[in-house]
Amino acid sequence: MSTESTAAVTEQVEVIQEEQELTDGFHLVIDALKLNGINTIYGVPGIPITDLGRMAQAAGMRVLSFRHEQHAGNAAAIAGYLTKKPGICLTVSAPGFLNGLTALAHATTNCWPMILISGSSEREIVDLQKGDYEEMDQLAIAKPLCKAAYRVLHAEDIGIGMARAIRAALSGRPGGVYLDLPASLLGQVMTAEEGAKSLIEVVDPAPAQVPGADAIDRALDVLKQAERPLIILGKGAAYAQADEAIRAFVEKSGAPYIAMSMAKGLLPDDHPQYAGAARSLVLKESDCVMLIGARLNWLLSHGKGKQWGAPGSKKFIHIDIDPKEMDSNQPIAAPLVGDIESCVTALTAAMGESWVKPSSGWLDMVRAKVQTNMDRMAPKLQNNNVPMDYHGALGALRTVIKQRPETILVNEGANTLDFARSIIDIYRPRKRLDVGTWGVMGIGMGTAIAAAVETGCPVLAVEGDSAFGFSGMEVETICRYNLPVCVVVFNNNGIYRGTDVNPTGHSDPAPTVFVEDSRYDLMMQAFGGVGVTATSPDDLSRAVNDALSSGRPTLINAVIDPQAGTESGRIGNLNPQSVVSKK
Ligand code: ADP
Ligand code: TZD
Ligand code: MG
Repeated sequence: MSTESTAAVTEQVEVIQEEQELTDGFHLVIDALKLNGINTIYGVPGIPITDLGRMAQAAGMRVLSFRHEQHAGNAAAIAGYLTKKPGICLTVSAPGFLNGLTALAHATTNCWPMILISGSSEREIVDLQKGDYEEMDQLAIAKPLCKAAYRVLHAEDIGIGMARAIRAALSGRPGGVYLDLPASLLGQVMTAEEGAKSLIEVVDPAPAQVPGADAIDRALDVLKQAERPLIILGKGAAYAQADEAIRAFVEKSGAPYIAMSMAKGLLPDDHPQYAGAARSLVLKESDCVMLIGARLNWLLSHGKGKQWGAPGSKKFIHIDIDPKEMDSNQPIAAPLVGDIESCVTALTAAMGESWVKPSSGWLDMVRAKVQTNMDRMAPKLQNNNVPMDYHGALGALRTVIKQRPETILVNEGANTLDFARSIIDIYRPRKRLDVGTWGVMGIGMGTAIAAAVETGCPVLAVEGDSAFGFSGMEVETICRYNLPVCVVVFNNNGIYRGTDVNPTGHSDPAPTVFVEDSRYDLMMQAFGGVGVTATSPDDLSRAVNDALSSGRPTLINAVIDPQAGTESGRIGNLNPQSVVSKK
């Protein structure tokens, strides 16, 4: 053959090869995520998604492999909260899927965007219940527990499936989405060109929702008439990342405000308008309450009861993106439906230059109460008792966070949660992550891992010993990825208190009691991290500062007086009472 004809043949072969450049379901899933700016996956490998994880890592995504799907799911949920992009949790079929489902429901309950992607068995076998490997109709099971659920059967629909999942997770009230990917989908082949064309980059997935001018005027009329206004900031406001706009509005209003636990730090807790230390007074005495991204659910006693003062004594203004939230517990005099940034920006603009701040009588009353309560608390926080009580130990951690405000605080437990919430001040937005709306134990290590991965900030996880146990094995994950996480286990030998005894005299311990004097610090040492026991607040302070300075994975076993706690922390009143007296 002449050189010319050889060249022609080579060219022809190249054209054919080019035409036949192929892609498959695995790569389309990865490309769809990356196209939408999603670069991190939290999950546990196994059939049929092991290669999906490997290929995602090879494609430059961060793939964090956990020891249990629930913690990968909790990581994805909080990643969604922190970044306003859906956090991705990737699991195997049936049991892995079910392990991830609690976190998906948790994300939905908390209004955080997350996508649980699970591999699943073949439809033909599942639908006829022929008994496939890990057979389960996952889509049907996920549906009632999340905001939306989709299944993709054909590779050419992966782009649409992912786009729908992303938009469903982020738009309106954010939430959890389930995306079902049957094993056979991942191996389906199509040309790379068609594959690329089939993907969708979602445009404006969380559109601004601008409130009507009449709703703004109505809200300002109600606020203007108030003599004793109060603002309550919730974690929806923190999620919105409208920090400057919220601050401008709160400051212009001049009203005292309190923050729900994860909204702490949206404005710094030492802000002169912050009334956290006078919570009971402001809830009771205010005549107008403005909720910004906070629901009137159980965490606020549904806006009713003694702590809210006389029935009918208040008017409510409520900002929320979900119109159905209005009037859920109390009549809302001024519903303001829209996204928080648009709402508070419009409010501030409409207040104009002449807005009159609340009377000094109200502000002085609140300031005086804040001061009295803080003065009363101060000496308790400085105690150096051994064994430590909650105030001494948390007083030490309070100082650490004050000196290191960039630290993200993760917090779960009962007493450990309730005391830390009120004792540890937070100075920056989204720096306090906790059990959320359900009060769920087990969020700790997944949350700490995602917080470190997503933000690069140091993380301090303050954990009840029971709470820690739910996700404790993930300390290996923390060590494996060498994350700057310091875990402090408040070790009081049990749930609420470590002092219960079995009334029968049988050798079984009481249901709330754990092995006495356990050495949780050794768990971290087992995987190459630092493990320390702290018996005094000074010890604790030193150990935490060392950990946060070094950035090394650390677990501090903080020995707490087993008698120090109370039943269910601050929510003991929710326990039903037996008519037969307790033994
Ligand atoms: P908290 O527990 O802190 O009181 P909740 O989870 O009860 O907070 O309430 C958060 C609320 O914020 C939800 O009702 C949710 O619909 C709302 N929300 C979330 N994001 C936005 C947003 N961008 N704009 C307006 N409301 C939002
Ligand atoms: N299971 C789940 C998933 N969530 C829960 N909230 C509970 C069980 C019940 N529960 C609480 O509400 S707090 C708590 C449990 C088991 C643990 C409290 O003990 P702790 O904290 O050691 O974590 P303190 O400091 O001892 O009170
Ligand atoms: Mg405990």
